[in-house]
Amino acid sequence: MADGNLSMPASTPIKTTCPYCGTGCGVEATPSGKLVRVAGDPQHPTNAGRLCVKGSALGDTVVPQGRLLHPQLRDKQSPGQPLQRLSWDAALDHAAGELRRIIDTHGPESVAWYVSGQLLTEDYYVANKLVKGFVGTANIDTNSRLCMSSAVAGHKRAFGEDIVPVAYEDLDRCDLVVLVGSNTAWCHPILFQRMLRAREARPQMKIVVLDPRKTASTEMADLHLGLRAGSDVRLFNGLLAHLHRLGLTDAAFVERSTLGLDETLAAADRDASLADIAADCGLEVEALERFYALFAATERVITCFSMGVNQSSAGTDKVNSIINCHLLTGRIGKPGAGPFSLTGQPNAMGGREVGGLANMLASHMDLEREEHRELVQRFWQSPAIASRTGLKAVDLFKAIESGEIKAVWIMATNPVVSLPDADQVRRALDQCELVIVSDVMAETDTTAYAHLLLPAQGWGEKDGTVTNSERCISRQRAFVPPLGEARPDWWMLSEVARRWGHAAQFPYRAVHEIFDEHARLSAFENEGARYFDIGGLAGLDAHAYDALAPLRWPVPRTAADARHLQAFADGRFYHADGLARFVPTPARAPANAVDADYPLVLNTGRVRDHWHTMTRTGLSATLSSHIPEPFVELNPADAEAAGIAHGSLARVSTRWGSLVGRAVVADEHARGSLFVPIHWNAQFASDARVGALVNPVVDPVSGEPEFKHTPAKVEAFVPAWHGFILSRKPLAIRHLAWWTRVTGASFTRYELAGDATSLPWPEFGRVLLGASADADWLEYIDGAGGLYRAAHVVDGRIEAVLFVAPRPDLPSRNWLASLFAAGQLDDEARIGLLAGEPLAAGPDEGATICSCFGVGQKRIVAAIESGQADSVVKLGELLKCGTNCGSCVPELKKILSKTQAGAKAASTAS
Ligand SMILES: Nc1nc2c(c(=O)[nH]1)N[C@H]1C(S)=C(S)[C@@H](COP(=O)(O)OP(=O)(O)OC[C@H]3O[C@@H](n4cnc5c(=O)[nH]c(N)nc54)[C@H](O)[C@@H]3O)O[C@H]1N2
Ligand SMILES: Nc1nc2c(c(=O)[nH]1)N[C@H]1C(S)=C(S)[C@@H](COP(=O)(O)OP(=O)(O)OC[C@H]3O[C@@H](n4cnc5c(=O)[nH]c(N)nc54)[C@H](O)[C@@H]3O)O[C@H]1N2
Ligand code: SF4
Ligand SMILES: [Mo]
Repeated sequence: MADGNLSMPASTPIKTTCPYCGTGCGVEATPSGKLVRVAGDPQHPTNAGRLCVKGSALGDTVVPQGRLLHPQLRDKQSPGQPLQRLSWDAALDHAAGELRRIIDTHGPESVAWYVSGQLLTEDYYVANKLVKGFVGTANIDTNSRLCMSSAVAGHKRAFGEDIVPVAYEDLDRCDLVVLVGSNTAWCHPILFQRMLRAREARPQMKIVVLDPRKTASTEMADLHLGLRAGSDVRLFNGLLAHLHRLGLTDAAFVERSTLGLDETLAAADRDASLADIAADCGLEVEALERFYALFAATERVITCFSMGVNQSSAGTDKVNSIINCHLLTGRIGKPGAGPFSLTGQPNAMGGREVGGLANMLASHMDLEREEHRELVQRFWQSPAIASRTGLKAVDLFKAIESGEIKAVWIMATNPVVSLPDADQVRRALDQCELVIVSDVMAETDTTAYAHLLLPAQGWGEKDGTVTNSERCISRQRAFVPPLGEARPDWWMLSEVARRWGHAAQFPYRAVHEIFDEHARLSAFENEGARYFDIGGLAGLDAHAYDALAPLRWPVPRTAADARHLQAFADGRFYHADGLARFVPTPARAPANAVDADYPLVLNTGRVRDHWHTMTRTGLSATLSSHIPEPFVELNPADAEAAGIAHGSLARVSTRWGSLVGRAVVADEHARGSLFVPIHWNAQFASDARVGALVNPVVDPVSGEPEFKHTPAKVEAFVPAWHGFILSRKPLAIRHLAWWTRVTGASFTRYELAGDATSLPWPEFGRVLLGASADADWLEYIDGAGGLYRAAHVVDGRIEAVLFVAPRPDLPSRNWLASLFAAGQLDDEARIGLLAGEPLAAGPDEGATICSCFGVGQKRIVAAIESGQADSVVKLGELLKCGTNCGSCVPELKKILSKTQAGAKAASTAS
């Protein structure tokens, strides 16, 4: 097929798995012409046909725009030169040759790999094997270090092995779900909807959320504890002591299956009063009591946790403080009960199975244990085996900067955006001798630093397996041919291995062969010592592998019984003595405290419709409409103190860096804190890469960074003018003081700010919009007021519009945007152009709430105010909002209660 051109005949749906969150939903993809239709897979056990808004918009991302199509080489001596295209053969020769030269000169510890939970299990297996067994270093770490490593470390400390003991169906039978540091409604939407349905079916079930911030998840909760950032350990230590005091210890279980309760209680400050704990956690005593009482009274409780727990300098202790409470009460290994680490990336769990982290070996074996090293080396027949722990992500990039590591191969991750102190990563890559990057996209903040760029197959092209949060292995299947010369990641790694003379150990011609080897290793001399065992899946041929239906591990050769599938049901854990450990977790404050210079806590996280560094969701107009710009959310009091108005621009600074985002001033946002999304980067905004601001402190056990807590300050960013452009063609605006780029349906939207006070507007406007002197051009200038508006029309159709004003309150972009979809402008539209609205302006939609049906906030408010809708269900009947994927239901509920409260207040006042 032609380069950069995607086209396939209409065909039957191919079953595959969503490449976004760790929920792991089944997808049916149907290529048809240049489009791909996606729908939920009704047969997939995870989602039974449902998809959230990101999953529903997957078709928008299977496009040629921006793809890396060929191997390319950058000349290190002349960095300004364009990249040179080269053949795969030459590219692999270069990679193998240069890595070999560096290893021969400086030893195996001088090279490193930095990989990702978005690799498929087969890619991940090969990467780990090549590095640990054939290079002989453990300098391979993964972005899971930034994500799941505290959970992994917590599981290993408590259980002896990294085992997640809860399944999704447990959520259907539990009576209490505690969400700790998890905005499940936005980050695991289909799982969250399952919780809501379970609660609907069994109203005795309660949902409690522990999060310093109000979120879409807290919106739907029965109880929200807005605890002080970083105080989780204190809260769970208090709970442990409380449960113990009430006599809720499962004495038989604790006696038979655990060690360490006494030391753990001693370290839990067991005599602290509820009032003291509440004060330390920044909570009302009544709220804390309510939570403790609910937890105490409910046998079937599942505590789900994610980044508010893991991404902390006490992340591993947070995990163990939660597990301690489940061990004490014996609420583990039983239906409907247990601690549940929600995985972030689609294959975070698969990466753990193959031992992708720098301190793990393959198949849940330990790098530190000699017998494990010997076993794995024998199985691989490898010349070497890494014998000491490799560098963890943050240290790895420090070692690159110091020159200790001279070559790095980055796969399926964008560290220039996603690591803490991200400017340090830039410095490190800038001076690294050899940077190899395999990615699906040509231009990312990280590919900009690559010497050798390798085009990887993306979702829909690649083939393999992923494992979700509940240990369910599910196939990702190809349904379109690869674009350009894109190849699977496992293939690139194997080709390098072959060039090093290891063809016999890297003989793979297809993914099922790798999966088979992975399955065999999991069973190799296992005899029940390791819970991770998928020996029953060894020997699948291409056909059987292709037909593999989703299933949960373990899958031992001898059929597992139900008790075995429910991890720990037999009271057996995976430390050598078979016992679980209580882990003492004395509470401590986050590593860096706020002070007079940096008085606010910077918290970072996700929004509903974007995925990480936006390389894929940023291509979708649907997904870009919900939250179009990078923002800084803060409390009205903090905003007022800094002279920041809602909708204006704000600069956030820390000791590590600064950024500028749109201020979102929200009553419900806690004082003393700021929230900034992680998604925007140099491809989408001039100055919004929050990683550059985050302190590079890590948890001492897991090495996971403290992404949720950096001391910061905020101030107004006051440019000379604000503006926006909508344009059919991409424009050169990067020289302006501040900009952000938003993908529209048939246009690009730029939000702008400039610092030049007196601009030659008419000429400057034409230059900005790239319009010639004789273009069909409409213009409005109010020199004294600092207003400028222009529209460029080509053949009667709108080509571009520009609006400029001294203040940020410019007309809505919605009506103007709609003109790009329309054909010829009619008279009314032409007259309205420079006003930004039609002459007889109807109600404007406002911000998009329901991305699936494009329903805006103002229309929803109008429907509520008119009395036509008094519930989320009625809103759905009237406007369709919330009736497809349901991801916006928490926001609908919030608008409903706010609008109704407003109406009530107005009626009592009058
Ligand atoms: N839409 C969307 N979904 C995603 C992703 C995405 O990029 N976009 N990414 C996926 C990935 S890789 C991951 S890891 C998951 C992450 O999923 P989540 O962990 O749910 O997401 P975050 O927004 O990072 O953080 C969760 C919450 O932790 C809270 N928090 C901050 N500090 C504390 C604290 O001290 N204690 C407690 N209890 N809470 C705190 C934050 O306020 C935030 O609301 O999402 C996955 N799903
Ligand atoms: N401040 C702050 N920073 C954070 C977090 C936070 O909460 N706050 N969260 C952290 C967490 S939990 C995570 S998981 C990370 C995520 O951070 P990253 O992993 O850096 O983010 P992605 O945008 O998912 O990067 C994936 C890259 O791989 C490419 N890609 C996609 N598919 C493939 C493939 O099949 N093969 C190859 N070779 N490339 C592919 C994409 O184009 C993209 O460039 O961010 C971390 N950083
Ligand atoms: S919840 Fe949404 S993003 Fe996550 S796997 Fe399912 S469809 Fe994909
Ligand atoms: Mo993650």
